[in-house]
Amino acid sequence: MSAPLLSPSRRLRRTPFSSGVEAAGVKAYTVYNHMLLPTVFRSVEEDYHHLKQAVQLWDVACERQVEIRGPDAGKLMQMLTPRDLRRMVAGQCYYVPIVDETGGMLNDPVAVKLADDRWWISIADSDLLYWVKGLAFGYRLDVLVDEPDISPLAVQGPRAEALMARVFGDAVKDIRFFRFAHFDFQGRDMVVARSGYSKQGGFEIYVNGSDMGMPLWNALMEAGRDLDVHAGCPNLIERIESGLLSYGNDMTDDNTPHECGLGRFCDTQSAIGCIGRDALLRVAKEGPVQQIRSLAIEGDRLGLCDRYWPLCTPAGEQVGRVSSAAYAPDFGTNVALGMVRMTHWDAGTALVVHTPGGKRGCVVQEKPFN
Ligand code: THG
Repeated sequence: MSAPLLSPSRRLRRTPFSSGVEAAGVKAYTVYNHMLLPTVFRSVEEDYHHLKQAVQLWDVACERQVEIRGPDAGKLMQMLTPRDLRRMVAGQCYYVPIVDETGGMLNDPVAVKLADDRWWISIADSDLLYWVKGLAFGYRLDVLVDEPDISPLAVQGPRAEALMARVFGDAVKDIRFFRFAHFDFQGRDMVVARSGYSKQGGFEIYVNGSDMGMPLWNALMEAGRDLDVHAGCPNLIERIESGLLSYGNDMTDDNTPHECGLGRFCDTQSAIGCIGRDALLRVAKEGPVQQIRSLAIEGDRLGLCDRYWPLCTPAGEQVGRVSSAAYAPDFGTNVALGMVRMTHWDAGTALVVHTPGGKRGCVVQEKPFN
């Protein structure tokens, strides 16, 4: 029952924190933006309980930055997203759907506005750099687009603020949700934001320079010993409970932001300049005919969902598909995310999931579990 290994090579990039991750006993990785992303330390369930009780350091260097700088930076940013960026000021982060000319999702990153003429797009798992570079060149925009040596390190969990204050000072406590400020670490300027891919609270440090990776990792580990700090990673169970979407798993370029439930991050009418605006205005008129829903799946612990599981009516008609699933100890059920057709997406609708191990009953939820 031993799974095949991933063969390392230069194409599969290590991170500035990889030696710390390995010393902490990482048990499994996935590949994200051609880079290692840890997925398991003690076990997914132990990591889950610890994340909700203590504080973890996450090597999320794979959330690469697409940097845009120059006089046309703001213009290019608005071309990428249907979210209205006009009121966004330097010091803010926005979760932004990125869409192509058909309104299809290309990525769902966090946009970081460093200055009017300097932005980072902290990307999910797709090669967004080429789309951004292509637009910049094709539209003759006055910008430079590249991937700088910036590697996010997330500090997540209820004790994250206590740990961060020990290393960066009490001023980190003043950072509001999805805002950032600049902090010095050993003479290097770092952007520190209150954000992260969990609902347990915490921060993300945009580590400036690969050489600073292990010094910062070690400083946080030492400062947090009595807080029970441990290496962790985006947790499958917690993120499904929380309804946090995973690009490539729960949605692809075949989906509009509205199908993904990201309509609240779209202001398509006022997002003048957005490449996908006309397409989205067209589909927005009728509304989506399928949408992502949280689901509870009955029965004992399910295996990993590494392909779509058909979602059917009790009569056997397919009305959707499950894209992520895990057993959630805190809710005593399997939790899942899936795309469901409009005719069956109402909360309380009972469906049947066809898993590789057999059929399971499931119920559409009103909202995420967390
Ligand atoms: N942090 C940073 N970069 C990232 C991620 C991150 N890049 C990849 C991936 N994660 C992008 N996807 C998400 C998905 C959800 C959120 C952030 C990035 C998120 N969503 C909250 C929510 O939906 O409730 C809050 C959004 C809001 O209110 O604005 O945090 O995690 N740097």
